[in-house]
Amino acid sequence: MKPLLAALARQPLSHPPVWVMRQAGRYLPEYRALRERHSFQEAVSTPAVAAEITLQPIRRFAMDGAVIFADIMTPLEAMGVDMTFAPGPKLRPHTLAEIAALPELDLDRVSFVAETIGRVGVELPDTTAVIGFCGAPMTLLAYLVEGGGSKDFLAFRGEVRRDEGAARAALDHLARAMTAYLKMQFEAGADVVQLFDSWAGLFDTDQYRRMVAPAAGAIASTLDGPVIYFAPGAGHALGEQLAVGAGAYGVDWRRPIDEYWDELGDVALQGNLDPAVLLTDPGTIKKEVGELIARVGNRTGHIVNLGHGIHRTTPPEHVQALVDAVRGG
Ligand code: 1CP
Repeated sequence: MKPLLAALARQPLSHPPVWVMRQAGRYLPEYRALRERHSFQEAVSTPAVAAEITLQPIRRFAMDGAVIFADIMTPLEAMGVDMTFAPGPKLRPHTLAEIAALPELDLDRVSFVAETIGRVGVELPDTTAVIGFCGAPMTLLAYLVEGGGSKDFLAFRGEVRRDEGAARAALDHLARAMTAYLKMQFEAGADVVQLFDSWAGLFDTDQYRRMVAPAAGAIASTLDGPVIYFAPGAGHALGEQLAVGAGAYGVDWRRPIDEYWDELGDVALQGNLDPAVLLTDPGTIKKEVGELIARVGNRTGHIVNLGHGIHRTTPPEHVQALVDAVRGG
C-alpha cells in the first residue's frame, strides 16, 4: 500500500509519509519558468502543463503525495463565476442569494482536472499517492462574497451574521457542487482528497458548529475515499471539527501535535511544522522534524506536512532537508 494511504489507514510505518501544502508553486524556479509562458488559468486548464507542474516537486524531492495543480476557485468558474488571478483570485462580489442561484457545476467544464489526474497517475512512482482537493463551502463563500482575498473578510462576516438562512442556502449549493467535483476526482484516480477550509477560523465556535462543520461534513460524508479536512486557525473549534467526519485532519502549528491529537482522538493527523521552519537552515529543520516526530511518539496515522502552505521565498534545498530528515537522512 502507498505509505500515505497506509498512514490514513493508521497502519504502523517505519517513518511517516511526507508532502508539503502548496508544494507545486512559486518557490520552485521551474514553476516560475513555466508561468512565464502560461497564465495561471491557462496552466491549470491545460492538462499537460498542470500535470508537469504537479510532478515538478515529486521529481526533485520524491514526496509521498502529489497534489494536483489547480485552485480552490477553479470549479467556481465552471459554475459561471468569472475571475482573474493576480496572484490570488479577483472577482465581482456576490450576494448570498446570487450564490445560491448559481448554475449547477458543469463537470464537462472541469474535465481538465480529471485529465490532469489521469496523466499524473501514469507518471508517478507506484508508491506516490495522488491528492485531489477542493475548497470547503464556507471558504469558497468567503471569496465569492468578498470578491477576493482579504485580511479579515469583514464584509463577508457581516453578511453571514445578517442572514444566516441565506448563507446556509448558499453553503448547501456549494457543498453539492464540491461533492460532485471530488467524486469526479476519485473516479479519475485520486487516492485521497483534501478539503481546504482556510477561513473557517473566522467564525465563533457556535457559528462553526451550526454552519461551517455541517457544510464540510455534507461533502465528507458522501464520499467513498479518504478525506483530509484542514481548517487552519480554527483550533478554538477543534472538538467541533470532528463533526465533519473526516478520517484525517490537517492541523496548524499553533499548538504541539500531541495536544491536538489528545483532543481529536481516533483520527489520522497531518502537520504541523511552522512554514517558517523552512526559512531557517538544514540543521534547524532536522531538529524541528525530530521534535515533531518525537511528539507523535508511537501513535499511528501521522503524515508530515507544514501547518500551512509553503512560503514562496523558501529555498528548495530546505524542502530537501525536510524530506531527508523525515526519512532519516
Ligand atoms: O503563479 C501564481 O502566481 C499563482 C499562485 C497560486 C498557486 C500556485 C494560486 C493563486 N493558486 C495556486 C495553486 C493552489 N492553490 C493549489 C495547488 C498546488 C499545490 O498545493 O501545490 C492549492 C491546493 C491551492 C489552494 C488554495 N488557493 C487555498 C487553500 C490553501 C491555503 O493557502 O489556505 C486558497 C485560500 C487559495 C486561494 C488562492 N489562490 C491563489 C492564491 C495566491 C490564493 C491565496 C491568496 C488570497 O487569499 O488572495
